[in-house]
Amino acid sequence: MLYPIMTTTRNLIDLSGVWRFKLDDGKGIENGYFKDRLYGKVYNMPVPSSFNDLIEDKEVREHVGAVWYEKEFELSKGILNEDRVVLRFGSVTHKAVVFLNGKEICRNKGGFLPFEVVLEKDMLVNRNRLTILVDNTLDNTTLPVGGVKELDNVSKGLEELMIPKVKRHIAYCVDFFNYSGIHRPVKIYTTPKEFIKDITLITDIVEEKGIIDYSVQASFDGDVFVEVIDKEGKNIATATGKNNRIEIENAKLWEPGAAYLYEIKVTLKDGDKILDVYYEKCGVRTVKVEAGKFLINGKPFYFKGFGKHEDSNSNGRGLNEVINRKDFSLMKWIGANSFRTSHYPYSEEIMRLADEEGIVVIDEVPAVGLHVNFMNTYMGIKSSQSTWEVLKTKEQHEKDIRELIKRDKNHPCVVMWCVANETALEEEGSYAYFKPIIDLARGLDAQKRPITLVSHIAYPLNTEEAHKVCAELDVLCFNRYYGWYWGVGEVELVEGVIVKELEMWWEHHKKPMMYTEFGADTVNGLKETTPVIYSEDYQQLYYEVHGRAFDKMEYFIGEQVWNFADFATRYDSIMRVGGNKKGIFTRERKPKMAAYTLKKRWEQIPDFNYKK
Ligand code: BDP
Repeated sequence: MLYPIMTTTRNLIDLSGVWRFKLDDGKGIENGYFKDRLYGKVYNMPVPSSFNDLIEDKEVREHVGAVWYEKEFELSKGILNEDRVVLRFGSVTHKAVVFLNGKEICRNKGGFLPFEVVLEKDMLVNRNRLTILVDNTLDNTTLPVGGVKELDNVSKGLEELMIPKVKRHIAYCVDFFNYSGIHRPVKIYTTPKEFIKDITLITDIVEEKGIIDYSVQASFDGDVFVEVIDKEGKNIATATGKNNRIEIENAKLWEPGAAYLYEIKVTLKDGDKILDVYYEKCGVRTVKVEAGKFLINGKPFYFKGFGKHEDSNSNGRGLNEVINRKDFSLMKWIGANSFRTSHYPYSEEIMRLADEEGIVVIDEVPAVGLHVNFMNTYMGIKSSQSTWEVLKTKEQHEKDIRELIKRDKNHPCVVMWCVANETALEEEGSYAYFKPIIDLARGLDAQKRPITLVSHIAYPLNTEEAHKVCAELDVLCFNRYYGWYWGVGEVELVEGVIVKELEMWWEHHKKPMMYTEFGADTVNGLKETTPVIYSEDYQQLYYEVHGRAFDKMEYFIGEQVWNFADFATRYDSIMRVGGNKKGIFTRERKPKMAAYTLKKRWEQIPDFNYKK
């Protein structure tokens, strides 16, 4: 899916700014809130942003269900004379129904990927009213999986001593706050009648030559003209046809930390007449898993970095380009080279920035919370229900995989797809669920990038069912909390356990392995001479011990720490004090002491050939 840009044949309008916003009272649709201007208790609300932290009212922050957004706009004659006028949402979390001038024009389910609709001319008037119904409810069919529960404080026999029963719905999804709203930009773009629909790039390196195999999809069977422009703006190669190969002598490669991007200019023509023009960035690089190594440009790469969240003060999960820039700067400062888009696809804007900055990305769909027995497993309790019978996420999962790969396929920064985080791998039914999901992703990616799935705690995973799924993956990614959820306070003792477990997986699968999460909650400023949990000293020790274990393993290809920064979590859990505090940086992006420990370690670890 092409990112909206402005060219000589395309126009672009950004509808970001202050919109009108109202909570739904459960009767919005029935009462036709979309038919007229929103009235009553209406707030001003910036788009893009999460609405939750922007009104000092618990009813707003923790609202579960629908909310309404509204914006009026007029289009200039220039725009109205264009053939196709398209309304495009970067993301709306989690469900959207879009009304134009009181009529529904599209709906979407899935909170982290773009969707669009053509605005037919006869729907447009001079002053147009765009109304969006946004619903943040999660259930067993959504990704993330989540739910709504009612607070019920009544305990039999002690009614008179109990806090009054509160009928409050609590939205829960896994360990991150269910931020919602119009999270990414809303844009209107135009195209000519006959237009470029899609571009797919596959790159290769043969001897010194950079190879770009392109294919262009267009609405019209005209002539396609392709030019490659280098960083200095020079046109260095051309080709014609919808599918072709371009060879670049002495190509400059896209490398982690040293990104080089060419620009591919695609022109769709009818004889001499130019119909449409589009520009796509292209990094020439290869990715391959071979003999227990993860190869980028043919060299064994070592991942150093983080699991992140799109999470910042006030913005919540709303696009924050300033924080994105700052985070990449901090990643470079600390010696990191990569991150995972835990636990959902991030904005198109951050992916484009990662391309520019040479930051390597593991791209994850929002398949998180697919484990109805997680806590039981954790506590060794046998469960009576089966995850794969209870959940009905297949349709959404396939939709998200399709849309993610369609959106991100050309990004050189994306080196691996992650199809789920911490799911019920060990339960019967996981293979039947995941085999088609993995096959779908493999089939869709023209670049044939490696595929992974992130697994949780070790011991229940050693089942035949889990091994069957792992056999389908290219890299085994582990979230492990030895010295925190297991052996809390005893991180000195875990080095041997980490090594032993990794050896077991290697014996079984002979696949490269990495940690995609490991961490310890840490209160910034809490210091202890004897490292105790929550102290900065414990977090430092935690990473020192893990580093020692990782360095013993030949086929261990990387370490991504949990988490880059402290982040907001659900508010009804005493497991968290003001959010998850496993950040190496605070939520305000100030370093904790462990940042210096990791900086020291990572500055000595090269991007390539660390594990020979
Ligand atoms: C893992 C989850 C992650 C949590 C983390 C934690 O993948 O989302 O935030 O644990 O508990 O299970 O900190």
